[in-house]
Amino acid sequence: MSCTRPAPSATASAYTPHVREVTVTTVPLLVKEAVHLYPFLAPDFAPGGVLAGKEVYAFVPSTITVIEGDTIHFTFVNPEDDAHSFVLPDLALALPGQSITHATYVARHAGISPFLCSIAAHLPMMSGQLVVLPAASMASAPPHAEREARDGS
Ligand SMILES: [Cu+2]
Repeated sequence: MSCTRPAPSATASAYTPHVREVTVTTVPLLVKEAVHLYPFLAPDFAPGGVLAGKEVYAFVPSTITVIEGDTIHFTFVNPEDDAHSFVLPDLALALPGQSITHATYVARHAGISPFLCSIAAHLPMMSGQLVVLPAASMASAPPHAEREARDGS
């Protein structure tokens, strides 16, 4: 089978899916180890405190924007000794402590999908969203619009 490109006139109105490299790091924010730095956290983590049984971590970045049809090459960096996970409606990955995990994900459908870490002590704070823009919305966009969508600006 040949692999010829369609004529330019045929591609002018169609979005060509991209492969996007996305690195997500799991970052501790208000965790028990931070009590030494922030003494006010001690009552927060105590029974009845606002963070009782919880710790606050973040996915960085927490909002990922791509275009429908794009392939995401994820690199997850978990630099600490606590395990995490990355869970989308149709993708679930364990992120062991002090590890780098790679995964490939195809954003097949436009929409906003929440993702989270499934470890109970990290919920509901450790979450984010995958924003998949409709391919049709990019068809006539100038090149810089696509870059802005990727960078979230
Ligand atoms: Cu977690």
